[in-house]
Amino acid sequence: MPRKILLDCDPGHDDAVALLLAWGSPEIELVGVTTVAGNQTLEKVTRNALAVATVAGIIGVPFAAGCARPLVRDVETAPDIHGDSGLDGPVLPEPAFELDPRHAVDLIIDTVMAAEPGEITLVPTGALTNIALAARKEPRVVERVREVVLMGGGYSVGNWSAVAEFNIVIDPEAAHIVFSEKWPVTMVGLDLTHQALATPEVERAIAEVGTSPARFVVELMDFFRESYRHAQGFEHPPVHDPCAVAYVIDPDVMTTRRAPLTVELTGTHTLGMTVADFRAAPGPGVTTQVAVDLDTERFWGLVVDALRRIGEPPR
Ligand code: PIR
Ligand code: CA
Repeated sequence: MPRKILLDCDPGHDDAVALLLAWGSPEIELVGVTTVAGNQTLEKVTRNALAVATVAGIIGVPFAAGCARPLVRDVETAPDIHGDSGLDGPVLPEPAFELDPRHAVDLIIDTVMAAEPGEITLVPTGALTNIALAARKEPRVVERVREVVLMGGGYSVGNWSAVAEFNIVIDPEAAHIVFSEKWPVTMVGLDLTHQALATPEVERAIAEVGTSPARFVVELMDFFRESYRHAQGFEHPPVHDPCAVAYVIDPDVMTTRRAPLTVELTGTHTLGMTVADFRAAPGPGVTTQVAVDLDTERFWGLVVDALRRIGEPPR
């Protein structure tokens, strides 16, 4: 039985790869895609999600737009990383289909409540605004989802400040809600995703797939490499978001460690820091875990296999 996931994202170069990985993997049934402001404005990331769906021929999956700003704070975007469109690099096609009329928060709630208990896994790869609001609007979703596997945070490294990661720090109050609820949360943070580097060898393996979605990914990675070099001093760009999807496909692709997790909401220098408490063996009430080590070969194998399966969609 494929695992049913709802991807909540802000495409975003790595979000786009996460979407393609989910769509091309038989271990996953993509039951919905929702968008949230983050890497770019809500309008832009939503358009980008539809453009990626058009490139890959994603059909029969509802796409819904969500929150245009964080719960408390002002909108903050990342144009230095993802460009003015939020998905700079490749030519983006005109979206070939339309959005679901529902708000993302309602699509999340409807999807979870209509499914069997324990059937739906939420995979957020942007700010946690929509997920937090869904938990508040319909608290029963918390006990009904199987688990939340999110890309965000880091217990030993930051990228938007010395200690904070972008998805968490732009909406730390939403992250606080998600980390505090009693659903199982796996934090796939920078500690893990900085191991998922799109090296030239990786790009070559993707290029060899030879289809238009694969070429689209190569063009995304070329842009991502340049912006990551300038903005963050990386030689090869870390492709964060598909790591969370990969964990759902095959949990053995990474190691994890259970620990209580909290988000700093008041620090002068540490706002948005995700604090994992590794001091003692976690008690039975601890429902959070962090990702530690990635099997990089296996991970990129999943991405290449997914692109092969997607093939050349009809246009
Ligand atoms: C990536 C992102 C934001 C800022 C930088 N510097 C790099 C986006 C990615 O889409 C990913 O979900 C997460 N936020 C990584 O911080
Ligand atoms: Ca993202």
